[in-house]
Amino acid sequence: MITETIPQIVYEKLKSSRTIGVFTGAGMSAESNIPTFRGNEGLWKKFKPEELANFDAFMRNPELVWEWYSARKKIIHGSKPNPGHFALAELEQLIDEVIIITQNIDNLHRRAGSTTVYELHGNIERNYCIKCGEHYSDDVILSGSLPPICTKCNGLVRPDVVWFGEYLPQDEFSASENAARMSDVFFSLGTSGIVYPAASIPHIAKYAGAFIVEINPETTPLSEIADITILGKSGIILPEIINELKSIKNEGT
Ligand code: BV8
Ligand code: ZN
Repeated sequence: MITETIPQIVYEKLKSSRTIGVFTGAGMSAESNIPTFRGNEGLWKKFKPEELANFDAFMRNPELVWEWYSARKKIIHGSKPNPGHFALAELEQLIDEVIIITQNIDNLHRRAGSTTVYELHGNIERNYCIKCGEHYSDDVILSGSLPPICTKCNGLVRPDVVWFGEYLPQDEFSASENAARMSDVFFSLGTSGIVYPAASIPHIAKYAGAFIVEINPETTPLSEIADITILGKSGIILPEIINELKSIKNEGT
């Protein structure tokens, strides 16, 4: 069902849920003024993420790739969680287990207070040397020249994110698959659902019998498996759902 309002069944399902899985993409952070990948805000209009977020592009032109990442790091450092992130953190007071599975690398779920967060595509605030693995924090990286060179072995330093053609962190991915299998209700928020294998997570939840709720201003390939697709912004819809759930739980109905 595709709707612009929040159907009653969403509350019925949430009320009786023990475990909620939440799969998020760049749309979750759009209201934190972090541009999405494929939307028309087109911070990436000049180049396609697939062309820059890959190891070969990095080795061919580390300056260009670092120009893109340092611009994004600055946007992310200047951003803050939006009401959608805070609503998900608040959900932990109402439901036994809330597990966030994010494709985002902006750390906003943790900064909003969510305590169980699996980052499938890494975290832009972390960096490491491709030769010796030495870790470097952003304040070191952003205060020096680009591309950053390892002070221990002179290797190239890269952002600790998963590039196209690279494997996802195995522990995070299998923990996410398990979370999807255990979910009573599974949210898909602000994602175009086209990047694999991350986008297989909502399918695993569906196959295991979860009630799938999608929130996105437009339909996506995941709308096909969603029980409910709510056409709207996550920063608006999520607080509405959490506030209504809070009053239902308070009334004890
Ligand atoms: C891999 C980190 C194995 C870097 C990113 C099938 C199986 C396996 C792999 C593949 C496959 N088919 C193709 C592949 C290859 C590839 C892939 O999926 N390509 C796509 C483009 C087809 N996958 C890979 O390469 C993955 N690795 O497969 O390893 C392997 C290993 C070796 C050899 C072969 C295989 C690695 C993929 C990870 C890439 N890294 N990010 C960085 O960020 O710089 S992906 C990037 O896309 C981000 O993580 C982003 O989150 C992710 C997905 O995009 P979305 O989050 O969905 O964002 P998008 O802009 O697309 O959509 C935003 C949505 O929000 C929209 O729907 C919009 O309507 C909505 N929205 C807007 N505003 C709001 C909103 N919603 C709610 N509220 C709002 N306010
Ligand atoms: Zn090194």
